Amino acid sequence: MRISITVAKDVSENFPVVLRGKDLLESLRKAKEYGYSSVELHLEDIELKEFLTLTRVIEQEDIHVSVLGTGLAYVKEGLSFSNKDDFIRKEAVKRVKKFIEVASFWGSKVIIGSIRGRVRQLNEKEVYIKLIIDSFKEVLDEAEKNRVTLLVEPLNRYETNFINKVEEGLEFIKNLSSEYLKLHLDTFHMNIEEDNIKEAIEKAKSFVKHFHFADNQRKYPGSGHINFEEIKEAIINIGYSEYIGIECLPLPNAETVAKESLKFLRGLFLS
Ligand code: LER
Ligand code: MN
Repeated sequence: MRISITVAKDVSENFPVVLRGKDLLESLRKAKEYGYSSVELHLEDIELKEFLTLTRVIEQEDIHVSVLGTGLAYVKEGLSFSNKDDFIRKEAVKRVKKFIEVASFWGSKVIIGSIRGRVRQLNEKEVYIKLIIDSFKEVLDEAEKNRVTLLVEPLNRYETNFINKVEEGLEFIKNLSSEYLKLHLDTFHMNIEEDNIKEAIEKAKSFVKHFHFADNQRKYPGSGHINFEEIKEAIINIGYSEYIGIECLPLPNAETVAKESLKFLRGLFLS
């Protein structure tokens, strides 16, 4: 089982990222110091200069970037696939395409979480869903050209009303039918949305290509009351061998989260 840790810069208190100082390079080095050779980067945007600097440090420190998160472009700038404003929607597509290009250099996958947007008015559900699907088709085209996997992450109902449950995510990716569109499951969201987490994971089978682990209070796995033993069984049953990303709040502090999460996951999967 491969494990990675979330890194971002300048995020709000309740954004679930562990390493979050002002200096990304410092966070990458901290990840290494705490025992991680892989990180998940959650970026609002990326410019050439930053890409080149990050590439140099990633190579020097022998770090792999498992996935790129795109949610900050939505949280900080309001970019989304469902925005009725053509300019904003096209900017969202453009931003994701840029991340796909970066991901192709780093061998990463790209998460499509909150940036996919939501249905703003229920009486216009079809309109919003068409905007989302059309945007997905555009970014998928880029993903296929670059051989980069896009990950649809079901999010709980308090964050979106479009794809909350694992089965909704499955139906969505099956309809778009691309070998570069897969599912990404997050234990925090599943704990809110699923009747039975183990069964939900087992139904998603080999479509799952990434996991986020956090406990029910969005603190580090093992610190709350989610049944990770059951989740482990499901993960083994579906033959999952991709990354588990530690995506949680840095409580009580990032170092404790990083170290306790590693200890917990090693104990879980070695027992
Ligand atoms: C948001 O709740 C989440 O789970 C993140 O993966 C989004 O970037
Ligand atoms: Mn997540």
